[in-house]
Amino acid sequence: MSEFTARYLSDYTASEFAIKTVNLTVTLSNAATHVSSELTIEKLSDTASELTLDGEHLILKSISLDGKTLSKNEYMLSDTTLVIPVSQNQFTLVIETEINPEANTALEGLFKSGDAFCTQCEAEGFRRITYYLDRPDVMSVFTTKVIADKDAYPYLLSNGNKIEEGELGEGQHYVTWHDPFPKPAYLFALVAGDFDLLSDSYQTSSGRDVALEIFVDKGNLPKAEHAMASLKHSMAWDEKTFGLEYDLDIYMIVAVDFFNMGAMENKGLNVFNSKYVLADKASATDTDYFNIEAVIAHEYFHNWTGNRVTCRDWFQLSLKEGLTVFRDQQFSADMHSKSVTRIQNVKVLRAMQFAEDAGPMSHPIRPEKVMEMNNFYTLTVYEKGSEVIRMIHTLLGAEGFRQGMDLYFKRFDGMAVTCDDFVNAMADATGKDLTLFKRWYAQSGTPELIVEQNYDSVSKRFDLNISQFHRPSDNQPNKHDLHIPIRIELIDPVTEEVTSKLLELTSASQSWSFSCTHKPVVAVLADFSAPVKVRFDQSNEELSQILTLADDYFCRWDAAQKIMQHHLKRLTIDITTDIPTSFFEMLSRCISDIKDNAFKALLLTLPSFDEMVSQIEQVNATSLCAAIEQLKQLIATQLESQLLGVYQQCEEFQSVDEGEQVANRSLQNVSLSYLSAITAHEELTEKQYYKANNMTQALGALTAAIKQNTSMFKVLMSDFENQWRDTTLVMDKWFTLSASVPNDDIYGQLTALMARDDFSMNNPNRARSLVGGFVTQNPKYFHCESGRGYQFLADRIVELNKINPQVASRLITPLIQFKEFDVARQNLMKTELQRIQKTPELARDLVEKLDAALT
Ligand code: B3K
Ligand code: ZN
Repeated sequence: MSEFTARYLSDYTASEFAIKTVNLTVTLSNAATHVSSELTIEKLSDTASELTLDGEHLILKSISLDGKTLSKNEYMLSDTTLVIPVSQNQFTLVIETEINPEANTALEGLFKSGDAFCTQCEAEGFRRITYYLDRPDVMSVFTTKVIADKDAYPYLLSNGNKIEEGELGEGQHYVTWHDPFPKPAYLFALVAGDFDLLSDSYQTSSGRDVALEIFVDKGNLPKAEHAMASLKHSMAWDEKTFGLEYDLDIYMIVAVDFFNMGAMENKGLNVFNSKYVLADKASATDTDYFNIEAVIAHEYFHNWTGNRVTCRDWFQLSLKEGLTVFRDQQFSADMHSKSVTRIQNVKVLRAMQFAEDAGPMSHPIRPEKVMEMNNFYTLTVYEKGSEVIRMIHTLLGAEGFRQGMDLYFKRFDGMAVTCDDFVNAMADATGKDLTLFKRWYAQSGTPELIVEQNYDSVSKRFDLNISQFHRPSDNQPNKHDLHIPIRIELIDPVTEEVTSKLLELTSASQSWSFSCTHKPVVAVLADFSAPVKVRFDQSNEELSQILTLADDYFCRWDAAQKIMQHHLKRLTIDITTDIPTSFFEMLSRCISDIKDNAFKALLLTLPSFDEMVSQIEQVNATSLCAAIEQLKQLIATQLESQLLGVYQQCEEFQSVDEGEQVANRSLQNVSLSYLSAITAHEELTEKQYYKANNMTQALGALTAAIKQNTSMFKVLMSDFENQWRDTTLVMDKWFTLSASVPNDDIYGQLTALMARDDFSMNNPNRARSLVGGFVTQNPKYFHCESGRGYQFLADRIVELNKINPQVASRLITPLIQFKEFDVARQNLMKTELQRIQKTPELARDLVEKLDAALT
């Protein structure tokens, strides 16, 4: 049995104490930072007799209560709490602690990223800075004085507005910040360092000027331009779409190299993984540009959905994350192509969230039981959470949704609330009954829709029956029916007329009748209107008609994917199986008829390994990899001249429009990925690499070269390394490419890569590029029958357990999802999991996942 205990949503009780103000003085030093915290506290319950504060990895120096120093027998100290008996209704507590940022490789609380100090407090990192009521429903007004050496740390930053600064003796200086908005401790931030600063400003729609500041490592200033433009676009979009303005006088973003995740929305002072800030055409891909804009927007949008209205407790995380992902997805869709953005969202959900929801860590978007909160920043809470918000948007319409948002802010601004509060605001603002809909928050697993159709040619009546099925799971053996919005298109194959309908499935099974002159072809789940799997026995001919005739681009793309999946499944069983010419003819028509290059690139992209895994029970990974390669080879051979034509057109393409250039590059890379399967076209790859004046084409060429001729790949990779050895983010890409090589000597290669001076497990980006890169980009060797791939991952998890449990816990995901694979692989994976489980001092993050996977 593990020493860690779980917490339950049902156990929530309100805090017995409120912290009105926090006055922090942080004197920075690498190994011994001093934190003085003055708290003004109010007792909220008559019966409360002791105050229990959270604290971890702290050295307690002193406590004083209303000016009187407490001696050791006047409080109780454990590894995780400080308990102080109190009789007063209002009192002031001053707590002095010491911490060691330099030794903090877990990167939670206050830590060093290179030469800079920075913090990460969500979810429960503030307790590693000082003793506190570290829970999101305790909101307080923070004043923070930061003291440090002036030469080494010219910039001292914290939340809110700067209210004072000055010099101290011995080269020290200080800056004091005040944040007028009460906030939970997870939104606290502090940064100190020497940076280059990109400054700009934004005038809000009501005419207030906001200073915008982006801090980056010295020399990187030009690479912050795109982030700045993205920030301004986000601010304008939120005003236009939701009437939401920024509230402080300054908005700061700091980019750091050592960071556990993408970014953090601390009030007025976002801290970002440099990966989501820095970009220029030479060093960043089009996808990097897209992601930077999306993450900048996401963190900015949190200022209202997360900061102004926050979560009552961590079980409600999707209240802010699902909603904010939905907002950033809508923003990206408005900034770029709606349909392409939507398809990309669905690809992530299906490849990764569906797998999570079918695995041992499956949980509802509002989990009920948590051991380590950091384990619940999941695809389910974020991406499925966003789909749930999107369904509300679909059910209410854009206008109704806006009314609901307005009411939500009117009711809850400045408060810490629940997912139910959000849904109630949506229902009350529009009169829509969302009682049944609320079950989406409590139920885990991916629902399945079973669709049946019948056409009576005499009465011209078309009947559609849809039932819902919910696979029981270990933690939820009895599932309930849900309220599911299903957008469909009825396509008349003769007149090519398309009728769109929104159906609401609210019981186990429902039927709808339509009168149709000809037997229609039905496209189900237009715009992917619900996060479900669809079981509908449609012929390849019907799917082809959807592909050409549907109005909805998601349905068109999905129809093509279904046909590809069908053939990939057959090839996985028998690699020599024949693929009908009609399949190649269909692709050929896509190539010649579709005008939108970005969409064409998506249509021509085969389902990924991960997308296929969720389609086949107990898959043999080696056969699946071979099937994907085989289908690629067949398409390349059958459509060679057409693909070559597309490639050449892309090469010659010229446009001043950025969106068109991006689309063109993605089509160019997709066609290259096919052509590179043909030996006669190998030189295209080399030519593209040397000609490229941007990272998208260079990386496209390297990715194609991986599976081609080894000696050429080696030459290109060493050229790439020589060019980029000093650019950390590009070298991360180099590490991923190096780990993706599907060669028998890959394990030796991985060992050599880890021995390099520029490799360190302490840097999350680097660890993820190598380890995560191997695991996700090299399925053939990760899932190798010998089990060496699993062993490699398990060894890294054991190493990371000591260094950074959060990173370890993310990387373990593919091992715990062993049920997706054949029995032999399941056993190999379980053996590795059992080995990890025996590691001494296993972090809570891993204990929780191993318990779930192995019991
Ligand atoms: N709220 C942060 C995530 C914090 C993760 C803590 N392990 C970033 C975001 O979702 O915007
Ligand atoms: Zn977020």
